[in-house]
Amino acid sequence: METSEQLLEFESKIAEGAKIEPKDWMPDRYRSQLIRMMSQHAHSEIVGMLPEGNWITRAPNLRRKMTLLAKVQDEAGHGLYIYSATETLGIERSELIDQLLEGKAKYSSIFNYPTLSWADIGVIGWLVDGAAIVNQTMLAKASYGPYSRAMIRICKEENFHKKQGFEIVTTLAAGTPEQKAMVQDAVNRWWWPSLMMFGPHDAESTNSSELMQWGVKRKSNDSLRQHFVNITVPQARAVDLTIPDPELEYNEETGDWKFGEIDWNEFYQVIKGNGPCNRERIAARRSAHDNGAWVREAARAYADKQLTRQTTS
Ligand code: FAQ
Repeated sequence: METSEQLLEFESKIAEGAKIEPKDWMPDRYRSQLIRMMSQHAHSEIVGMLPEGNWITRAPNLRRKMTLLAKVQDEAGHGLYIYSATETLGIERSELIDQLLEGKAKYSSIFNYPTLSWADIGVIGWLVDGAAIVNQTMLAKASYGPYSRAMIRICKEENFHKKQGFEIVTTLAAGTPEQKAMVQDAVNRWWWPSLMMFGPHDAESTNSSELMQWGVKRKSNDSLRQHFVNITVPQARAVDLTIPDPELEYNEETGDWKFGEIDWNEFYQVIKGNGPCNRERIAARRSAHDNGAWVREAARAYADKQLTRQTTS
């Protein structure tokens, strides 16, 4: 039962900017909102390994292959930190994973698009990790301690990811006409889905007001999206790539790049499960889960044995 005193104490902690820790009292709705958002985030990191993993065997040289392997492994690590942080809210990781495998949990729309060329790997690092950094730098100040601390570490690693992506983009953009065309094509395909990562417009965002009131989100979907556009347009210009938006226009007064309307129909189709790769992604995760059953069994048997040893000694 929530008492008004507990609620007042919780709200005053949030107002002071103090962190809420796992054993602190929190409203049920704060807990359930965090479980929803953090588990979606953890699933995104795990599913997010698939589009790039597709290119590990086809990286153009050993240096690129090693870097990509390390990046994809980092994303697995991010998923694990965030699942652990979500478990501090009193839910088992296995339950969260079941929700993903049963198609009941969301994960970021961006990972339902295919990686058609090597240039996609550069553009994902630049745009997708770039968008994730904008969002997660804000979440590093989230009111829930375990989530905010996970974000601080993740952002450091994502910065490397963005740099390796932009380095690939820069190399291809300065390469042969075919390489330049390949990277432009990748930008054309990934630009709009990257903007969708920030979620619906503020007026349509059902969770934002509650999350902002509780200091989980510190900025709105639209303001983060605008910040991402503002920092990315000059980067595209620096390497002579075109952003596929005829409405893109600099506003001298506000200092913002005005951009065209996102295809929200496409966004909602993708988050409903009807994107280009949704079915393939879930099938890949189910198969990985089934193939890993023996590892989970072995780990459980080992843990049980350790426990028996401790209790009998
Ligand atoms: N995709 O009310 P809002 C990464 C859903 S990590 C799918 O505005 P909220 C690293 C939303 O869940 C990328 N669903 O929601 C990497 C809600 O549905 P629900 C992931 C979306 O929570 C790089 C409904 O729409 N990052 O990229 C999306 O206030 C490279 C209404 O929306 C995070 O998860 C979407 N794009 O704001 C990894 C960061 N947008 O649950 C590998 C943490 C919205 O009510 C390779 N999450 N929806 O049924 C967040 O910051 C927020 O949850 C938002 C959505 C901003 C994603």
